[in-house]
Amino acid sequence: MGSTTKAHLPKDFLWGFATASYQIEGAPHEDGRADSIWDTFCRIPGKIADGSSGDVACDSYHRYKEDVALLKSIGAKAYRFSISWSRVIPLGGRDDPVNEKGLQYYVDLVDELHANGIEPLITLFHWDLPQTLHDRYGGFLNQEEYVQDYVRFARVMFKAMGSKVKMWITYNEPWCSSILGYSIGQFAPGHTSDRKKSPVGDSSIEPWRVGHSILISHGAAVKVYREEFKSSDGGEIGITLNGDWVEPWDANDPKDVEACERKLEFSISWFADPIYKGEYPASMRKQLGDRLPSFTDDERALVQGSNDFYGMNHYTADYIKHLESAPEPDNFNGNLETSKTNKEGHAIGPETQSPWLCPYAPGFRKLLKWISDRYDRPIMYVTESGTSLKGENDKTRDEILEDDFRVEYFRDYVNAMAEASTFDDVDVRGYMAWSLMDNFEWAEGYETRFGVTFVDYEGGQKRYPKKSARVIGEIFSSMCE
Ligand code: GBH
Repeated sequence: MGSTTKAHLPKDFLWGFATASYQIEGAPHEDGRADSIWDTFCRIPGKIADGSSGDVACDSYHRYKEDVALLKSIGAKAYRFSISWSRVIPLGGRDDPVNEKGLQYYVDLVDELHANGIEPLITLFHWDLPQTLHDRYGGFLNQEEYVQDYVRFARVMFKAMGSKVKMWITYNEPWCSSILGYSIGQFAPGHTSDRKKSPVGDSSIEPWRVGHSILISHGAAVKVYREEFKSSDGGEIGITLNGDWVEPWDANDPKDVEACERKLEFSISWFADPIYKGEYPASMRKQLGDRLPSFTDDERALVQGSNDFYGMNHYTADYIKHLESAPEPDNFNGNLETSKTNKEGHAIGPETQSPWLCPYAPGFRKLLKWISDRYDRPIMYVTESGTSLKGENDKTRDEILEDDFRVEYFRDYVNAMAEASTFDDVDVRGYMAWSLMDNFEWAEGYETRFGVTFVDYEGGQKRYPKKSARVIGEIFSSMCE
């Protein structure tokens, strides 16, 4: 008689929630915090859908104890949050003063988490670069200056947290900082070649330089952690990369199949190949030539082997159609079109409030395996995954709290991950749902909600757990054995 194994996750699987500083904290000028590029970007008319900003957001600067109590009530084992660099070092630079009050906020948050038995995961950088560094020398575009400033910031944080923090993430989604910030111009600082959107920027060159600076600074910070802190503090450090799964638009067209691989390389391997293999993917070099920087020997030594774990953010999938024409200079995805429907007109998944997000859980399993296979089975943590709901913000509070669509998303995605873990030899050890609560959804403002908790922005930021907040714990307890 054959036995059947049920998809499951390890008993000590780490699950919890993720947030980011600018999306939840508010208090932009309290206790010495200075502007980040997102504070200034939000002030430019037309950049944020509802004209809002993170000025108040979830008010987590004042309500972090409530946030931790909420996490505890849901049963979360871990909480991933990010540091506002300009709260800790308002002027950002390596010779600028540390703002003790700003730093203390994060120490208090970590202490509060520990007091409640919740593991802190710290993201050093989730897009909110100190404005001064942008003004002083062009931020990421000045690799020489930037790397030194980032390393100093990282060292200040490692030192302040000592052995209290066992998991460090250097960057959240460098693809977004590079492409959305310096090619499309949809995110701060809004650089693009499109002069209708921005007076500055060169989409054919800047995103690739930005990506390179980020990689080098990641490697340099990891070196500092390993040399100065790891032996005493015993933590792990890595980077978080975003990536969507891909299916060919026409499954019978080998060029669409090939384009799928190219799309994964241009979005994921752009950063992961240098970290695991020491070089940018050949497909990128072929299309971009010298516009893609090269690694010096010293740089390669910093970057290669710099991940203790692979941080994976994953939400959705696309159909991919190759393009016959030569790539445009501004092309950033491998010369192809993405679509939510295939040749037969079949949609990859249901619509949500986010045009880019149509849930397709089987793609999660496939992408976990693709990454695991390409990079020799790294330890993986899913550092974000979640969904918005079409029209959620137009409903009454009572209706919003019954978020069955989100419940099903987590059920399907966690199950897909368990299948990858059980059947595909993927070493995945954690899952942080995006997000603990509704928050400032970048260029979408507050119109799009991603939380398992409803935040009443008109009612003093009061929090109301949705159905998904209750169910997610049941999903994990049934899966972890
Ligand atoms: C995450 O990125 C972010 O880390 C998090 O801060 C954010 O709140 C969350 O997503 C939800 O959006 O508009 O067509 O150019 C997820 C990966 C990659 C998703 C870029 C949106 C923009 C596509 N993101 N993508 S488009």
